[in-house]
Amino acid sequence: MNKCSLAIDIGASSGKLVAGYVENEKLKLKEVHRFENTIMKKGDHFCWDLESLFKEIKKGIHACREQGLKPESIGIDTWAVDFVLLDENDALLTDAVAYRDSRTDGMMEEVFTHISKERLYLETGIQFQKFNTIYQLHALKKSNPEILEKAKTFLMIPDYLNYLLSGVKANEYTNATTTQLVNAFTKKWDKDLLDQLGINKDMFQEILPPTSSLGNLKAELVKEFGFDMNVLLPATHDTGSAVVSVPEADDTIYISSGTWSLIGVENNFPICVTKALDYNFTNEGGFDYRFRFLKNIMGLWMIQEVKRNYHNTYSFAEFVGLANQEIDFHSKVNVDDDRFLKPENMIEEIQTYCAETAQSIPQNPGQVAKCVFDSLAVSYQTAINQIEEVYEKDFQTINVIGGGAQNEMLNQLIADTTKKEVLAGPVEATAIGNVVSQLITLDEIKGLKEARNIIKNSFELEKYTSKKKVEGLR
Ligand code: ADP
Ligand code: LRH
Repeated sequence: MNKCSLAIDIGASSGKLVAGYVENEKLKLKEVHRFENTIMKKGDHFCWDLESLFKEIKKGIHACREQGLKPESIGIDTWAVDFVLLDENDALLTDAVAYRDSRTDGMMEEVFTHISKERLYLETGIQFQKFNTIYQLHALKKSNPEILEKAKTFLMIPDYLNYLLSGVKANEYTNATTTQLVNAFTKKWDKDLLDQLGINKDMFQEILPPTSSLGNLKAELVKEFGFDMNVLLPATHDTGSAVVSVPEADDTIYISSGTWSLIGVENNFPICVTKALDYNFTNEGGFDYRFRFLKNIMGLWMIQEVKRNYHNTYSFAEFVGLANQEIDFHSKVNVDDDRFLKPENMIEEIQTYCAETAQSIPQNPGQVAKCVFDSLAVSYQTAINQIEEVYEKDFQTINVIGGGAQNEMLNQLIADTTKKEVLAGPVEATAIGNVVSQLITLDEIKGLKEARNIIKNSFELEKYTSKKKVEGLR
């Protein structure tokens, strides 16, 4: 067998370990372990459970070995923006507070009193979202300045998990850009900005790009697993890894569809023009120093919460089936309203919005789901109009990747709303992007272009056109 790499891909809703290797110019994947991920209240804040995530990672590595695979390398990607701080003994000083926690309420406006919105955008190219790391750090500085003063190391979530695996502390580039503290042009921490905000700049580590190596597993882990692996950096931001899997990235609008819907286009440079700022598009750092010009849309988080509020009685596939039985239900909500970021109860929030806007109130799971899917499609259409306006160009194709690519109804709605061709898949785009990045480092794949060709060759995509779904194509 050719060299094999193990991707650890942890999204806000689930995590998985997927081993991958190239055979006959095709990428072969084997999922060896999967687990749930969620936020939970710890004291006053919603937090991630890093201890349990690391246990699941270890379980997955054991499972990989039990399934007869012995990867040469391992790489981690997770959701963006969240972080932990370590003290002088490398012990945790903070919980991994989750981006949906309310500690950042009002912080964006306070940061703008230190630095203008325009300057922040021109330097970082990053969209304004109240949960960006910059606003989380500002919140911490207000509530617990002593913690920030004591902190010796700032690590984002995948950086911290990498530290647990390898003992090496570093900040990976693609994820670091989501802090809104990295200069989009120098690709380094923006020290002036940190000074202006009064944030201790010494705690930030060297920024390393994807394909870098952190060395081998820690000795105690080698002993525990019975084999060693090279700890490599993919794009540790999940969306960065996902977009590596868009084969025709130059001419396609992608929607990375999971907990969030990330809709945009890949570029060789950041677009920090006024219109992009007005429309609140971001320029996140990507693999090979490409940039993702994209917008965050509330995404399938809404249906995840609806599912939870119905006590997990229905699966995601069942919600799609139920929504399909409600084709005459047309109420829509503004999915981009912050009220849907972490409501007490998503179903009630949707119903209240419909009542407030004098629309029919969804009364059953099918109607609630139909409302969510219709509303997402409307928001995608608005974002696409904005992209085409900034680019002064019409795009013909939309590539939906990630878990949400399995939602046939939403795919069809996107085709119907936009009148563009929709290609759905690969579902495991993020793990795939993670694996190929490692295989590039291991010299199994020559670079991004070859990786994308291999991906194109390896996975069937479903094609949707307006009103009519046509058969699968390669
Ligand atoms: P993340 O990485 O952000 O946690 P994923 O890419 O794993 O998200 O996608 C999760 C989403 O995929 C779920 O919220 C759900 O809406 C959708 N999904 C998963 N399985 C199915 C299915 N069988 N049918 C329709 N949608 C699905
Ligand atoms: C998707 C994602 C997205 C970020 C959000 C916090 O999982 O990484 O790209 O904006 O989570």
